Amino acid sequence: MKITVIGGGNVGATVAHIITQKQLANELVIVDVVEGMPMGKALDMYESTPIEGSDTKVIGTNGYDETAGSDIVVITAGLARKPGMTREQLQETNAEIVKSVTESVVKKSPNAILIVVSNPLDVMSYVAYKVSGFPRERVMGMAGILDTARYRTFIAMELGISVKDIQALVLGGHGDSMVPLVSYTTISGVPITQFLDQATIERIVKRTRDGGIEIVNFLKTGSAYYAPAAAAVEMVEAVVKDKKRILPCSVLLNGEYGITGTFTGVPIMIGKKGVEKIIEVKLTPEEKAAFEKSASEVKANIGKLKL
Ligand code: TXD
Repeated sequence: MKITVIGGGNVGATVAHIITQKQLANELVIVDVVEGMPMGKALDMYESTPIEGSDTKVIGTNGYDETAGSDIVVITAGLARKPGMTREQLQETNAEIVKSVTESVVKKSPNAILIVVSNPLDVMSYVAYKVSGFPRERVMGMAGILDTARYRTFIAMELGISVKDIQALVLGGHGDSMVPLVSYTTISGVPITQFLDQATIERIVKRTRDGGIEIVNFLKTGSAYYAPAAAAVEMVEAVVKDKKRILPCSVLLNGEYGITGTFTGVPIMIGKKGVEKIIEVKLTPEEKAAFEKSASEVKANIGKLKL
């Protein structure tokens, strides 16, 4: 198993570190445009492996020769949001970056599975899909796992219980219009409405929607990366181990949920072939309307791309 991480910044380096610790790859390549940085981080990470007991060989580079024949490529290259900046404002700059990165990746790794992390997530996943020419099964975006993890964390904080016992699903685009599905939120199988009143649930849903900006406002010089990296690695691991996990990810819809031609977050089954199934869940009328609104916003932003 050979895995490449494009972008050795906060998310990329953390993804690489977790992959190394979990030994999900025999060979792991970190690519970044900053001279020396990916080499330094990769060597440092490689030097941690004798202590961690991992056999993952970590290589850093400013080019693509070393990435040849990768099975999975995680794309984190791009700018992170700064305070006051919307995900949409990032679109133009990051589209150029993701386009050029994808072109270079596919030349060296034509059979790879692409996992996109760069923002605005759903639109960048579309860019990678379009530019790569890969089938939709091999291009997916990471967002729903992170948004769901934030939602679960906030519920756990509210109730003072373990995050492990909270089952939830956040659908839709990765943005202010994401749709946490309250109707499918349970605590060890028991509906959330038996634990929390409507006003509290609404407050948690709002905090989930604003989860990214909450961290940006604390950090000031960057955006979240520990939870985003953990989420991306959960997808990597599902592919590497052919786990058939059911996880919310951004994929190209082709008529599912009545939507065509746009990436948006839905539950999918992930295994060694990438997106192995798209799961259509029943939504309440309100959830359906919110989901469709979210998907149409992504579609409108895709329409603004100059590819
Ligand atoms: O839920 C999600 N999908 C997200 C998305 C959660 C967290 C972060 N999210 C987005 O991922 C964020 O808005 C950014 O668009 C990316 C990467 O975030 P990160 O926090 O890692 O940003 P950094 O630390 O600025 O790192 C970006 C790196 C940096 O080292 C640049 O030099 C590099 O990307 N970069 C490139 N690498 C390779 N090739 C090119 N062209 C390139 N351009 C920039």
